[in-house]
Amino acid sequence: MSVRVAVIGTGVMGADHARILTSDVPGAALQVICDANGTRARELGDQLGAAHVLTDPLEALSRADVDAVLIASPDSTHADLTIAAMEAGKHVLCEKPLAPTSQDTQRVIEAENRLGERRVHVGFMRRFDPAYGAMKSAMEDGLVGDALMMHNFHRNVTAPEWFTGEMAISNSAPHEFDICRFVLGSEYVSVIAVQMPSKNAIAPVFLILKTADGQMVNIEVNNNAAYGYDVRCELVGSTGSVDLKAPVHATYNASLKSVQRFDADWRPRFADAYRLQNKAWINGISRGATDPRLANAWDGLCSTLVAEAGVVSLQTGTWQPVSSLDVPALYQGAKANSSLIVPAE
Ligand code: ISE
Repeated sequence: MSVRVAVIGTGVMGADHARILTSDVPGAALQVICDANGTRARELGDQLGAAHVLTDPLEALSRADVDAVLIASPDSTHADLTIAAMEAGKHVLCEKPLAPTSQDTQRVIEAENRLGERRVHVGFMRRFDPAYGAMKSAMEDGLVGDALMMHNFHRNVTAPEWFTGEMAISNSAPHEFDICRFVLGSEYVSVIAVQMPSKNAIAPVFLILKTADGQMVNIEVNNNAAYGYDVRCELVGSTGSVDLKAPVHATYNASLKSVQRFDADWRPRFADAYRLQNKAWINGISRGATDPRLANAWDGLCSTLVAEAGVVSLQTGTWQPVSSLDVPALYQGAKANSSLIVPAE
């Protein structure tokens, strides 16, 4: 039996997820495509052969012929739609962020705790990127000794005019917050953020974070890097280091040069990660066994708490503590351990 999915939102990510589900995830059926923009929903629905096309998300997520809901609508709608889907008995994969504020994320966590069962996952797809996976395994296998630092670069080609330094922290850096916490297996205790002085609202932002285990993480977020989508990371341990490698499919040799190309955005760079994540989500639902790499609602809250502290730091220019909360029983034992991973393919 296929897992029947309603995809809510047909923007860049919703359309991408819907395509992945129809072309790369054999156990999934695209039951509903939903978007407030009916024309856009219809076009995508027809292209992908969705069983139904709707404009009302509440109708989509409450249908009896829907088992799971993939939420890729605007960020401000994530929490309410996730709660409604959960309360309608569905499984949820919500694009990051689970909610724009920790207060709203807590509402999702409370609703999931009332249910007493983990039903919600968050689209922190980098956990499924083979390169980050290799980095995590190297650390767990003791290849680099004790983990000391992680250096990160997060560069986008360009960002809209209205993108701000605060958004670099609340919208882009959460990927690093989550993946470094996942690789190191440690919580953050404090953060400082500085934006380069510039007339440009989207000048690069630098963040430094300390973890409870005494490790340091630094992140350059440069949303306006112009030359290509470029994500880099180095894990430095006491006896060695691991460098992240982006997949390279070809080098181009001409005019006395050998060059590699950059992607224009994150979708090609993380294509494997999105595919493996969505497969793991669907397989987990059909087999009743969750892949421990999937980020849950608590992971979503942890990254939002760091982002909020980072934004305050940017505004005040001071180190900010990152709130540490008691992990509810529902999420205990949820720490991902790559040795437990059942391959998703
Ligand atoms: C965007 O929302 C993403 O999730 C991308 O992965 C990230 O690179 C980009 O900076 C964000 O704006």
